[in-house]
Amino acid sequence: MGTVVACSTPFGSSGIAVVRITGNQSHKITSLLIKKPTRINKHNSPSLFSLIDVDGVVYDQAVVNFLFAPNTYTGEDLVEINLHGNPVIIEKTIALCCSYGATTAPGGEFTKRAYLNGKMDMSQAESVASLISSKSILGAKLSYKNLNGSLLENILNIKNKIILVIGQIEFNLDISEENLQPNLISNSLKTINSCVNTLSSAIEGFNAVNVLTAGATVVLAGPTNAGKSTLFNALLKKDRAIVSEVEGTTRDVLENTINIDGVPCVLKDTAGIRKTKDVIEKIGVRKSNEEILSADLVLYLGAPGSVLSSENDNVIYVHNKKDLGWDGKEYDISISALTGENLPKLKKLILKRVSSGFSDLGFIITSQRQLSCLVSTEKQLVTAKNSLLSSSGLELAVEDLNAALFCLDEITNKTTKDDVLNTVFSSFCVGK
Ligand SMILES: Nc1nc2c(ncn2[C@@H]2O[C@H](COP(=O)(O)OP(=O)(O)OP(=O)(O)O)[C@@H](O)[C@H]2O)c(=O)[nH]1
Ligand SMILES: [Mg+2]
Repeated sequence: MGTVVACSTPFGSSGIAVVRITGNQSHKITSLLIKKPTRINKHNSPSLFSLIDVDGVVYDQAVVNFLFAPNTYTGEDLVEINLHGNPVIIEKTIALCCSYGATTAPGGEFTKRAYLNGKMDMSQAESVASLISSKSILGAKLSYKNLNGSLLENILNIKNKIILVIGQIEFNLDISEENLQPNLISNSLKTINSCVNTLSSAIEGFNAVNVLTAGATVVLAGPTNAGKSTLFNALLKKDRAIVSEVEGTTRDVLENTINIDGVPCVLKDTAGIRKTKDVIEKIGVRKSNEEILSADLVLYLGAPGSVLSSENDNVIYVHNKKDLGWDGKEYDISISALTGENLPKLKKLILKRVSSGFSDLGFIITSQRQLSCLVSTEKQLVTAKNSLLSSSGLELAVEDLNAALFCLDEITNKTTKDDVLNTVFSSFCVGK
């Protein structure tokens, strides 16, 4: 692997930015970048240096930290350059590194190298991504837990149980196929069932955890003039959307994130749904219907039973304009977006709906890839159960259990195909 360089902090002006270089040439390249490179034999002792260009002219001062393999994030020689957060300075530094032999790192390259050099397993690498992108502190905590090996531990527990069952069945098969040890089948089934239960709860909890890390999408929908945009602004506590008594005011989908008791909600205001000949409004209505379909929760400001053009059954029917006198008994809640009446109650209801199903079970998964590995494992275990229950199925059961082990191994993956690697690391930001 060659030496790569990237800025690990967001692009733009800031007090400090961090440029990182990893690879076996990283120390050499950095020493060309600094004036009077001394003390570079010392691991992890940040020092102040002047940065110089090819003509030896100083263009910035930076705290530079030389780190030696294998005790680094990537497992390779690595340098962190903490320089002033001016995009011009950052780009100059990266360009100089490249002229001295480095190449720019694509997103996720540092963590990919950490994985390839055995510094972390695949599930931990994914936890790094979800820790960075997590939209709530609870989501970040859960990701951090997995980064620290909690998921790995849970996987190992299940693996050990499956291996135990395989061992017992094989032992029995070695002795005699006819005379089964007493309780072999029932004990094996019991163990497999407990594995299936653990996996099921992790699978069921995925959506809830996803809400905490990625945020829940809450779509405001309903007929024109119902007060969706007024409610959107009221929940955001700012005048974001245009409000008017003209029907069909909102055309495009507007989105903004709010945090309700630590749970991030991506609020979306949509065009009012009605039959229209207006070409642009028609597009808006089509978009509204698409948003309703993909929402985690729909706040529908229209009468229950009025056709909600979607399969989404996670809907709160909101009666708005309570201040005008009518109480809207058949709705889930009655509010006034204009006066703010019952908005706290509505927030509580939203929270209840989007965070239902989450309890910290200790076995948390944070990526779609991990989810599909668990689903496959569970399927194999169920097949193994059926094989055990059929009269001539002991060998088959061992095969199924081995297949389950294989699916579980994919989560922590020590050896991974290139396409899986690319999918996992392509979601990372540059410099991580
Ligand atoms: N009295 C009263 N009027 C409201 C309330 N909420 C909204 N309105 C009024 O209803 C009208 C329509 O409000 P909007 O928020 O633009 O409605 P909308 O659902 O976004 O409408 P479209 O974008 O056209 O689909 C405006 O005149 C608002 O001031 C409320 O709670 N009470
Ligand atoms: Mg509107």
